[in-house]
Amino acid sequence: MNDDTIVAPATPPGVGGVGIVRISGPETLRIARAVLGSLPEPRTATYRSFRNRAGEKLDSGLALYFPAPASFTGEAVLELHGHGGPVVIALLVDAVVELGARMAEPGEFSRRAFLNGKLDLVQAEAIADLIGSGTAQAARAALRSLSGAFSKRVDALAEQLVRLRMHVEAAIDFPEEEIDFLADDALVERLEECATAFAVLQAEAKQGRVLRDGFQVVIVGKPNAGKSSLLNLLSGQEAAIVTEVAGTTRDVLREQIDINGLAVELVDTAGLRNDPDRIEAEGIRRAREALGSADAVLWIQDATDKTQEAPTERLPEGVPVTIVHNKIDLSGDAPGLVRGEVFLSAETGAGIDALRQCIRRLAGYEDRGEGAFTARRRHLEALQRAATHFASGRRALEETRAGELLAEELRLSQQALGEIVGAVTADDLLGRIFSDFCIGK
Ligand SMILES: Nc1nc2c(ncn2[C@@H]2O[C@H](COP(=O)(O)OP(=O)(O)OP(=O)(O)O)[C@@H](O)[C@H]2O)c(=O)[nH]1
Ligand SMILES: [Mg+2]
Repeated sequence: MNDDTIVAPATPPGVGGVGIVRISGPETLRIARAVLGSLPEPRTATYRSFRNRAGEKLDSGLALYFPAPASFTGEAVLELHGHGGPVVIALLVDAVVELGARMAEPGEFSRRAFLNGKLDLVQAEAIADLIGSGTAQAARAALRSLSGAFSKRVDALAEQLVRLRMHVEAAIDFPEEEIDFLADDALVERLEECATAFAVLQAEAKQGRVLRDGFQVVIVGKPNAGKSSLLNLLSGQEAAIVTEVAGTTRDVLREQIDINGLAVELVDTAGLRNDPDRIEAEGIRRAREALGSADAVLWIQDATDKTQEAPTERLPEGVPVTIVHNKIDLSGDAPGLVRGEVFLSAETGAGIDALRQCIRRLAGYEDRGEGAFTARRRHLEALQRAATHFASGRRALEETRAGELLAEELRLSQQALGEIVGAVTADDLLGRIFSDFCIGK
């Protein structure tokens, strides 16, 4: 339990019909009595005047009091719903600070909710994701994470690991029977089930990450291949300058598009070539930098230039690269997908649907509707670590019948899973996560 009391506006800065100030902590009751004259009935909207320590009236509105522990943070919470003007709200916050509260840090309300066991870490993060969601699908998925859909899956997998560990550790404790135990069909079966569960959850979490962060597609290629034309076509507007001059684009240009619910950030870059002028050279440097954060790369080439070959550029490893042949209206090629390469015309739009489908497939995105939840990069990394430990434990058993190694890897795997929901967390991790939140959350 925290012994200090925090306060912050819960509504965004600016002008609005209603502005809410939220207070949480042990001093809440005393502050409520001072501001409102007396403690209002719990969980009942009560119309009151809001006064500062000197008894001056600052505003009037609804007060809502939530006694501990039945509140968002698990502490005593008071909400003051006043008029939504920045000055009124600031006066109210100042008055509460004068009465002994301190300004909350970003995410501190959610952090307290986590520390008091009201939410696990995935759920706390889902609040921020819900607020920040860019598409309706992302919002629905964040809501499912908030209600525990993702956490339950992680917990279920951790539970499977625990049962495995019990089996293996029992075997180690009875060395005379160890060999039999470890060769047990039931154990082999359980390992198999766990491996499948890891693969399924990793695939879903990966999608959940795409839902939350969107999918970044970087367009690269030689000058004049039609990169900017393609960006304009996909985004449905003349966002980038297109000319017949090679080296038109010198900056990195970003456009948000929505491909059937998949939020995609398209990045247009300067054409890559060897003898650029100074400005273009900087553009090329930025293009290479943009490649560093790409989820997928489109390599555009001019279909009329049959001398052009596959990408000569060093492309990031582990990122899928799709070759797109543009200007088929001139070359006469048929539109569509051939052996993983797309043929289209950014001029006429022929073949563009094949590219859209291709991007959706690269993102591993299907509209899961009810099943989807949001996930973050942090979750994917922890899941990956857990899966790696599990896999090496399994290998140790299969190759050398090393029960002890398996038990240790299972423990490490379970620990990595625990990091996702916050069962085991270092303080600096919490600091990093919650400092990303905005004030008042
Ligand atoms: N006929 C035809 N012309 C195209 C097509 N796509 C682009 N062009 C033309 O090709 C020229 C170059 O197009 P851009 O989109 O500027 O090419 P870019 O790859 O962005 O070029 P840089 O920014 O200079 O690297 C322009 O004159 C476009 O009108 C196409 O599909 N068919
Ligand atoms: Mg361009």
